[in-house]
Amino acid sequence: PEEEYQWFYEGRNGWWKYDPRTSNDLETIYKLGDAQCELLICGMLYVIDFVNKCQYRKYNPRYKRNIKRDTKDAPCKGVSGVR
Ligand code: V3L
Repeated sequence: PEEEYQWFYEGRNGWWKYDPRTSNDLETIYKLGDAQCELLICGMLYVIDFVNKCQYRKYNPRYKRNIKRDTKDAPCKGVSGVR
């Protein structure tokens, strides 16, 4: 069934939705209780840290983005960089 929750990552002045496949993967892994996971996003390997609620590139962790789990209707800038 379609997930009730949506995962978001932070942009400059608001939140972006993760693409549907990634958001559903995150929801599945989150429910397993894992502290973090690694996912390929746009050909780049990212660490998603559920404990510290952030994501960063595995091989270039300088830039951390906040992430959140929220309802699908939460305000956002768009989906995966597309307004
Ligand atoms: N899903 C899709 N693209 C991503 C993701 C993700 N989870 N994480 C990073 N990127 P970094 P404003 C974002 C993109 O963190 O104007 C938005 O989607 C990221 O795209 O250094 O600041 C917008 O397209 C960025 O282009 O790894 O709100 C864009 O930023 C690139 O990967 C501008 O958004 C490097 O991010």
